Amino acid sequence: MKLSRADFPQGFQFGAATAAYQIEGHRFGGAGPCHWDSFAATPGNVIRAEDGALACDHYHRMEADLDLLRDAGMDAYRFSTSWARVLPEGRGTPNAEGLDFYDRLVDGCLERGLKPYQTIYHWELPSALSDLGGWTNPDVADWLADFAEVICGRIGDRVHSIATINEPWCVAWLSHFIGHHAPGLRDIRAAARAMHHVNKAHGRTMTRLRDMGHDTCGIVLNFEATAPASDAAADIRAAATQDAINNRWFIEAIAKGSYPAEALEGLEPHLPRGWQDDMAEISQPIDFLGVNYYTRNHVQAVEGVPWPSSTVVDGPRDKTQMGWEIFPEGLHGTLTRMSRDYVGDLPIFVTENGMAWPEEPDHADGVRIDFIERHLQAMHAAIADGTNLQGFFYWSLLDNYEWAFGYEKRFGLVHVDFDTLERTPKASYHALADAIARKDGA
Ligand code: IFM
Repeated sequence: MKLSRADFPQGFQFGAATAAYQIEGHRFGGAGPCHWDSFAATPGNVIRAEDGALACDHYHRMEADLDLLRDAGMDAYRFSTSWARVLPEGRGTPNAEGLDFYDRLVDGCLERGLKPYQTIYHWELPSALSDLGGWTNPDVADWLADFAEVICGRIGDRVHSIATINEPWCVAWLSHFIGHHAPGLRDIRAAARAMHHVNKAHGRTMTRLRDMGHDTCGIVLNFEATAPASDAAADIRAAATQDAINNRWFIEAIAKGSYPAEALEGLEPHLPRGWQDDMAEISQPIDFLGVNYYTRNHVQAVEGVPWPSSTVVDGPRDKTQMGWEIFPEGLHGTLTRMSRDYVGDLPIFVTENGMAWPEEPDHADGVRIDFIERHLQAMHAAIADGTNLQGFFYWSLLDNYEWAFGYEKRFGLVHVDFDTLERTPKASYHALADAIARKDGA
């Protein structure tokens, strides 16, 4: 790669990200059942009905995995803490083994000079809470805050930063309207409630973290560049509606205490009564914004179907193994949009960016190296344009459980053989390590 650490501001953090259910091995260590276990066990939801029971067995290989981060010269590690591992019933008695595991993980980071970046919730809702309606139940706000108090009460003295929730859009829209993630609902009323409750849970958890004295707290949102499929007025309008649902709903609530009109048009009739009363807590200050960015969507209007009356069609650029269009300019646009329209000079981190690509002989991985380089250039340009971008976490350290796609889509810098669980760094791991180590600029 041409770019190196020297091209980024002093103190810029380079790291990699993972999430608990995708790597740990959920069957180990006394974790309780979660809604991804039952979603995966239902035919048709996940490729080959694969689940996270074993995953990368990070639960037993955590030390070696942290060595991989250290050996790449990384500054930081972004991980998540499994709700069902810490509180197997979602509430009540904590699982001592689970708390011990995260204790060791945080200490393991610090021993290796890695700053621990915690995400409290990255999708494994305990089944006991799913039975109560999960994200459609307004009480989820207090349940999440209570979980935060337990886990941050144990490791919060040593983590460097805390994000409340990873990708609320996936928690709410992808899981309750599109039905692609657990719990697999396709219901606009459930979706509207989840869209609001996930924000409410963020706000309630922020309040709890502040009460506990934490001062590096924020949230991780996912964004997609959004373009109309044509110049037709209907496509332009459809793209604006999708942009409001995907990109504006969460950041506007957090930064401005309001929801975009284009999204309220379809969702307001289904929102919980009195939702306006929650907006003050939702819009309390955060200390940083995490931005996850992968691709661009081309939105086409569809006549004769209910709101939002649109579909996503293929874009012209090259695609990753996920079929996602590679569009680095969208990362630049997202970062500059965030600072210009929403968060000003607040620190921003790219908390996820990466791509899936099939296994290659000798893990040559040239496409991923090019992908990373082009996205680093986009970050570099956003900084030059005034964005207070303070770090980049590649998604993901390891090939792992890619949710409804099972183990087929490989996002890792490190190849995992899912028969032997052997880890092999790919060429992208070495290229990124070299860029992090080099002191010369482009
Ligand atoms: O694997 C996911 C991760 O859990 C959340 N962000 C997107 C990644 C790739 O799909």
